[in-house]
Amino acid sequence: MKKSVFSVCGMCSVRCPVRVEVTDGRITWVEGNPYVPGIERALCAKGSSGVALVYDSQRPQYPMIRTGPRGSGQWRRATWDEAFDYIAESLTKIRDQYGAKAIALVDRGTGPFGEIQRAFLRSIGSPNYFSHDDFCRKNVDLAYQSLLGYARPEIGYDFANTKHIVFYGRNAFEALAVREVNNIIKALENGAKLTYIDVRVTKTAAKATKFLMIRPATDYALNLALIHVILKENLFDRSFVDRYVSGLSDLEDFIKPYTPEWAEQQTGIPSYEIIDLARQLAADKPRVILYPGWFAGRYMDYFYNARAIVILNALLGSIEQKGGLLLAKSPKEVGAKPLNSLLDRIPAPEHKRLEAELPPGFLYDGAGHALHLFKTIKTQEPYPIKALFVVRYDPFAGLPDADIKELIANLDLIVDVDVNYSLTGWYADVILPESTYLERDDIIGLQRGVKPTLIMRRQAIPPLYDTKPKWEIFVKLAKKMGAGEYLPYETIEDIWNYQLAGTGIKIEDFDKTGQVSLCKDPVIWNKDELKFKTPSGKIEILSSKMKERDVPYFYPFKEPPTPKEGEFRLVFGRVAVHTHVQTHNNKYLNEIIPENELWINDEAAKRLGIRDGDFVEVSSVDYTGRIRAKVTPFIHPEVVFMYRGFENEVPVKTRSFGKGLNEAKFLRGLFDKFGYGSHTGALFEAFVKVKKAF
Ligand SMILES: Nc1nc2c(c(=O)[nH]1)N[C@H]1C(S)=C(S)[C@@H](COP(=O)(O)OP(=O)(O)OC[C@H]3O[C@@H](n4cnc5c(=O)[nH]c(N)nc54)[C@H](O)[C@@H]3O)O[C@H]1N2
Ligand SMILES: Nc1nc2c(c(=O)[nH]1)N[C@H]1C(S)=C(S)[C@@H](COP(=O)(O)OP(=O)(O)OC[C@H]3O[C@@H](n4cnc5c(=O)[nH]c(N)nc54)[C@H](O)[C@@H]3O)O[C@H]1N2
Ligand code: SF4
Ligand SMILES: [Mo]
Repeated sequence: MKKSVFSVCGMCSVRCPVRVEVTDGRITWVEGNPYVPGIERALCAKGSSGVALVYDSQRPQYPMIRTGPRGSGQWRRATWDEAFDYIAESLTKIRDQYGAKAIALVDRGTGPFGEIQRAFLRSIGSPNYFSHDDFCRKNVDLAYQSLLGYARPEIGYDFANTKHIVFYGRNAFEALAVREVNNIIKALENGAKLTYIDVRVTKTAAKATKFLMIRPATDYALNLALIHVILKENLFDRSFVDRYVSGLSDLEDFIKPYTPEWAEQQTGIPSYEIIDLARQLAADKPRVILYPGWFAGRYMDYFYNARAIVILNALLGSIEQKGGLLLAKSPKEVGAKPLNSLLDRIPAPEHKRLEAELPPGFLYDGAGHALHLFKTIKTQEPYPIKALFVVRYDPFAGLPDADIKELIANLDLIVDVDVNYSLTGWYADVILPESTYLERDDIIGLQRGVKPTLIMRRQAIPPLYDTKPKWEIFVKLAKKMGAGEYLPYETIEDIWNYQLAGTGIKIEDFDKTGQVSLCKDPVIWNKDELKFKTPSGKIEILSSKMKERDVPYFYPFKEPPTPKEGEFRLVFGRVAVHTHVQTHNNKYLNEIIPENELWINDEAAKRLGIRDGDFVEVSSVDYTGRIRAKVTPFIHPEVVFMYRGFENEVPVKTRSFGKGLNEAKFLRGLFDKFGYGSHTGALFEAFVKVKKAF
């Protein structure tokens, strides 16, 4: 018997809508949801390999409780009830001794399905929720919040209708989101320009109309010079700026010394290219998109860099503009009633998040700074954190200074909720295996945008092993903790019905296409009537939010250090067929790319006697690894590059165990580097030595 199920892909955090075919109880086909514009059956390689995750026996199949030392791989099988009792007993002890705030939860993100774990944490009284965003999009988030009052997920990019896209290391054709790539291709086919700026020639560079090789860590200098030219030559959208932007004269004063000639010295990009780009953008305005980055937790000044890029968009009038940046509309703003939040039933925690106890000078929001969380675990300051829940996130595989032993010594309890054996799980006390995305239902999520849409992940097949969906894990744990009244659900339908109550939408409404849009057509506001979500309603260059937290409005560019001979700045990034650290053991994807290599500039390699394909030794202050060199002219001589997330350290994942190198091993020292003004992780601020291996 054949059935078709509409659901949501779970192979990365983009969450493309999918249609799944099940024949006689087995998944036989997965494709992009044919009803969704921009998707139309398309999936990426990872999405198509989801089936290999489901049918992989090298994943946790039942709850496990540690029996040997942490990380030893000694476990016993437990029933769910036993595992829940074990956790509840330990949490209660910690709460009694240190208070609920000593319990923290860190997860992959504040995405549409994450409310359930936050509801659990709140139900037991802790304020200390953290997302991974600190190492990802947080600079962009805070930049948008400081200027527009909107967060990053509330900003959409109308690629399909744009005239000019500027990407700074936004390698959209490899670090991909299916709908976005399709729309970018559409724009290019329609004659749009794509200016791509990177320290190496990526697949996106190959598709760009203009590629500019930049000296690492100098994007901010380039953007300051672009602002300089646009202001000096009066290239900005005066009516938009007059109406909506405050603080322009302070910006004009600050920007004076940052001429294109100065920027050429910093970036290596000729000044005429910078001037030309500014003029082209002015000619193409307002249908331009200067994309402030996705993974923007890279360099120390990237919060200010992201602000400079948002300011450029504002100067060019591309905000709430067809072919530019589009503001997400809330359900209320499109005349719909929002979903009921699971959090609304639960009183706010008595204490504040741990960042509130630290001296000001940096911004933070409700998703917190994971860097501060891990620092607090290490130092137990400003107060002890004794229990850590980790959900759909593998910090131990990616953290800078991943001296796991040092960190975990201070934790009385580590619980990992994952579909795979993550490194974090391997060092945890309890592994709670979640059913894979094709085996489970999730809470209903809101996909924000100009046409806000409700999305539903639905079970295609029942779980193959003794695993549970996340909603059930957290509802049951809340009950064990005596907080059942706050999460009073028995089935997923109970949750869906609660979420949908009063919206006029029913569960069956998702049957037809898997989604329910809250309005018929995209809503784009009249540009004469915009109101930003800042206290003044304007785009605030002199941000009220920054003033409140004692964060300077402007940051002068500081020239990055030049590496010594034989040393390089280590940069890394995504490859199209893998997701971060989680897919390298996937049977299909592992076959395509089983390990990474080290990109190194040909001239630099020559000086070190390294030829293409040679093994090289890469060393940081405390770690040395071996990897094959890819010698190429298509990378800046100051950096070496590798694809992220290889060198899996969990022996039961046999296909990927020990293959390639994990860039995180080389990030010693970054634990103490907090991005200026934002306190985000700055992952590209580490240097390595490279030499030929014998
Ligand atoms: N060293 C280093 N650190 C980085 C980065 C880097 O490039 N290098 N990049 C940063 C960025 S931008 C990001 S986004 C993060 C990403 O880093 P992570 O979030 O750690 O990476 P992922 O591989 O996406 O997945 C994390 C875990 O989620 C699990 N998982 C997958 N699907 C499910 C599911 O359905 N349920 C549950 N419960 N678990 C699931 C996976 O098995 C994996 O163990 O890392 C950041 N940190
Ligand atoms: N296939 C795949 N796609 C993904 C993901 C995945 O894991 N796999 N993850 C998703 C996530 S969570 C994220 S955050 C995004 C990340 O999306 P991107 O940020 O587009 O992806 P990265 O591969 O991290 O790109 C980093 C790029 O920055 C370049 N770079 C390094 N230093 C500099 C510099 O100083 N200036 C400039 N201009 N460029 C520099 C690097 O060479 C590299 O090409 O990808 C998303 N899409
Ligand atoms: S980009 Fe690929 S892996 Fe990510 S959600 Fe879409 S199809 Fe799945
Ligand atoms: Mo990310």
